[in-house]
Amino acid sequence: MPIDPTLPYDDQNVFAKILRGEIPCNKVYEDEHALAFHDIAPQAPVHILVIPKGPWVSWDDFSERAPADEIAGFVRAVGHVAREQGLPVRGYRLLANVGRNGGQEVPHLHVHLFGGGPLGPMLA
Ligand code: DGP
Repeated sequence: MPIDPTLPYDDQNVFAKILRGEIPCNKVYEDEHALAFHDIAPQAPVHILVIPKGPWVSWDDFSERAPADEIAGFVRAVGHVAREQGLPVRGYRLLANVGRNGGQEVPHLHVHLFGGGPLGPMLA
């Protein structure tokens, strides 16, 4: 069920629980600003979610209100994970679903990283 983007951040969302270690994840990378882990229902040979550690729901909110070091750290983490997975040579896809029309289900900002083979026209 897509989220209501007008609601305040809900710290009981599943990614908040993963960040707090209350729910396990298959982690591929973590630093001060970001956590990356395998999607529970992969739609490509490589399907990783990269999330900022702060309580951000949407891309527009994050890009407008987060401190610059958090934004830079998150963007760098996405690129780092892509490189670490060996994806840049053959290419990959980044996607962020935002709000109801975007089909966002988990109300904690996340970027889907797809790769590992040719990708169809649309994923996630
Ligand atoms: P989105 O529609 O962009 O909000 O996608 C949310 C993604 O999160 C979806 O591809 C499935 C994934 N997901 C949901 N719950 C869990 C979980 O508990 N663990 C992991 N690893 N992924 C999850």
